[in-house]
Amino acid sequence: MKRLFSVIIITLLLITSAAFSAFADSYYIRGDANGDGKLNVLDVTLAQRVLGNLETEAKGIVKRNCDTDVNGLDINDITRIQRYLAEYEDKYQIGKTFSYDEHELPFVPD
Ligand SMILES: [Ca+2]
Ligand SMILES: [Ca+2]
Repeated sequence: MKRLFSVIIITLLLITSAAFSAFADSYYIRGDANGDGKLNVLDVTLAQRVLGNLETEAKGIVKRNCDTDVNGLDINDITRIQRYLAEYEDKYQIGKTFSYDEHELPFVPD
């Protein structure tokens, strides 16, 4: 009985991780620097470290997910993410989910 339960749990974990992986391959949350599906201060810290060349990123996730106005990652993007986390008004759709195809479109805030 324990073995069956373990097999069921492992199967569910594999299905869940595969589904999240498929999601992460197609979609991203604007501002989610580490790509964990959550937006918080850890993302700001990581983006700052990458921008300051204190950390390198192999997959380009930080520069892709944190570029709020699709013109390359700069300090303005990080400031906007910080302001979003502090619940200031946001015109850059930070925290929203986008497909990678949408990211390629020009983004013009209101
Ligand atoms: Ca995150
Ligand atoms: Ca930018």
